[in-house]
Amino acid sequence: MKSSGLWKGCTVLLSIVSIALLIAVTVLTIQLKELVAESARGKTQQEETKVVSTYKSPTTPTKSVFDTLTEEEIIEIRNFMFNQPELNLVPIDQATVSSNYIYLIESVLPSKKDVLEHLDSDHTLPVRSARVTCFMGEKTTPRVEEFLVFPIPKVSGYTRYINPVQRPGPIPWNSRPDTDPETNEIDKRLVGPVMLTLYPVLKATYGYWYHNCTDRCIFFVYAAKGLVAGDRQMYVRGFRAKLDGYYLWPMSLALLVNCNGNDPSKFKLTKLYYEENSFHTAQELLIAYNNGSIKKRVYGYPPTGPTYGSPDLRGEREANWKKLPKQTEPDGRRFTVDGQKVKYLDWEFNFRLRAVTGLQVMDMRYKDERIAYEVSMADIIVLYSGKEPEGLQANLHDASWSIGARHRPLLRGYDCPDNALYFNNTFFDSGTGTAQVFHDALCLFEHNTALPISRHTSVNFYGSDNPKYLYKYNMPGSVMILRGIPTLWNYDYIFDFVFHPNGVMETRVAATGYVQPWNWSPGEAESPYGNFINREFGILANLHHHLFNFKFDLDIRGQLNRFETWDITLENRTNPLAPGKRWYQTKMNRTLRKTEKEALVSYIFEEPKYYVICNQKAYNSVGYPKGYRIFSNSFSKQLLPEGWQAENGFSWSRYQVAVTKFKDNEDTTASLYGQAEPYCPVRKFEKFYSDNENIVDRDLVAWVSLGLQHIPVMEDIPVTTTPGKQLSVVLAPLNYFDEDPTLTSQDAIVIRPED
Ligand SMILES: [Cu+2]
Repeated sequence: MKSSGLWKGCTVLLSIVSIALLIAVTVLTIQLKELVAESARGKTQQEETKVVSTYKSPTTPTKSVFDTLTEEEIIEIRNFMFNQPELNLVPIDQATVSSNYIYLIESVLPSKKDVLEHLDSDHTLPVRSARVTCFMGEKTTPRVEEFLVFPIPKVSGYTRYINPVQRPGPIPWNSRPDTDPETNEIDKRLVGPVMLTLYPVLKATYGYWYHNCTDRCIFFVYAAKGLVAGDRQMYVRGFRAKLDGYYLWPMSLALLVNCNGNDPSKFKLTKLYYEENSFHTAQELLIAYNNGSIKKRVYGYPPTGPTYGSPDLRGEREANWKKLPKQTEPDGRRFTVDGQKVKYLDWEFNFRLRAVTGLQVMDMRYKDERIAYEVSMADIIVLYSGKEPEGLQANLHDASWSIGARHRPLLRGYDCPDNALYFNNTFFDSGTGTAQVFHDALCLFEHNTALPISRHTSVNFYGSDNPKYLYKYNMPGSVMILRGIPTLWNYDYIFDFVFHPNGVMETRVAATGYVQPWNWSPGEAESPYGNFINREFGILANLHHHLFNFKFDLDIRGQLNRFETWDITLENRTNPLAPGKRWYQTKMNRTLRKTEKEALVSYIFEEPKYYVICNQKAYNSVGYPKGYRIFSNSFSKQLLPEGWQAENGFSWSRYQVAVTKFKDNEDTTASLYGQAEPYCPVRKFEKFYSDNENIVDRDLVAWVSLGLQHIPVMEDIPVTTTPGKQLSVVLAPLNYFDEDPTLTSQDAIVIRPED
């Protein structure tokens, strides 16, 4: 009996254990499936960017003067240009440095006058045209030429495109961005042979080399610059390949190549840089290395598997991990889209992506009145520091790599929320010589910020009995966001154009992506140029200054506006309640800025002020001119001496706010040619204001510069984070309305206690 009871007991126990194990296995299997599904989600969503059809208007979109070029139009323009025998253009894959080939095709807006006549006076749709930028290497004096091609579609003619803002004469050959026909020649004639000569040094120093390298390859990054005006030098910098975050694995190995002219046989090595030493030739380096006159450094291999540059999850995923919260739109979307035109509550605007400079909003209206003709991203610069030539001279002009064309597919549900609409980026790709489409490159969504636009609880201070409050008021903060994220080599810039319900529009940019480190002596303890992220490999994350320029072409109740600063100063006056006592306080003084030079404003901490664009002929009910205020808490002093060499290439950064008279030719501060020729730039902002025109009651454009000093630290590894790195400019109505315009919003709530 006893043994039978024991047996029964064991059976029951085993059964319980088996059931428990079965439950545990089932639960684990379900969790594992979820984890696998989650980890696969990234991949699935990547694929989605290719296969999911993007937004299409429910009907054929209305043609707009702001439409950018379609794939078919780009190809039509390209083929038209190929058919002009006098241009003798060849496809990029057949081109050499001494060929004529197309670099860029982008739409050009008609003059503002024509556009406004069309929009406001029902004139017919102005003729659309495009600018075609060609590298004319075949000429005896090679040059860059820009052509205006028209009409679109059904192209039938072209003329030379002359922009009087740009420096006179042809666009200098040395100022062009680098392209494959040139870099391939440099690789074949110089980089390859030099690296072959240096093979023993490279192998001994890095364990990485250039030829037949399989898993231990050096790859080179090219950037066209010059040492002085008119010069063209290619900076060629070595990195360890096939590593996540390869930006974080630079080598102290660079070539400077003189590539002036159009004859690659005359390209020559200016200098070779290796582990803090400069040489004229590879042979010179080899001799110095072999005779021991330079230090023989030996770096190990990066660890196998994920390195510090890898973004893969560290550690185990928590078993009880739960999904992120999501927003919902209970009654569906509150905006409509027709082509590139958006209507959202009281807002209406057109958006477009310009190849060189990126995001633009045109004809921006609030409550049926135009507030701005244009709000655009204008230029991006990053000024690096460092001991090495690359860090020292790396003043990067992102527009020279076409900011707009770098708007790649967004990751659905991550880069933009689930409720977003997506739009494609269609552009001419200089690398392949044809139209390229990046799906889902822009997104548009409404977003509840959870920060009320306004709220108040009115407390009953004049009665001791109930009710304790008189009313509660809340206007929720929900905004429309237009987002695009260009990836420019290492950095990703998240651009948001934000439309608040109270007539406030905001442009924001947040920096993320990889920081770009350079090298520093591995044995040294400290560096004035940043923080080590990898001492063993002598890799230093260098300090740098991000600078952004935005364009605000405000048209407040028409084009004729003026620019005032409302200066806040200190006064010391008698207190009427205590005669004989003095009292300090602030006061405001409206200062009319009459000319373009008076309208160059550098931010000074001791001189707080409002920046105001207003219309002196349109008043609100109190009698104040209707205006908009430009506000930013993201100003940053650009420290380089004014007019010093490369500083000429981004002279807009001298001023935090500059207001100039509108000119069609002064469409942006950036230039394709800024990187290669910053010293005597093709386009110089100084020219916008040097004629010092009268700006009182004129059509005005405000150029606003923001900046971010960045001293990278270990937490910038692997990918630098956005909190604290988002900059913004706010356009806010200023005496434009008679009261807060959201008082008409049905989103608001007023609660009064019942009697
Ligand atoms: Cu940075």
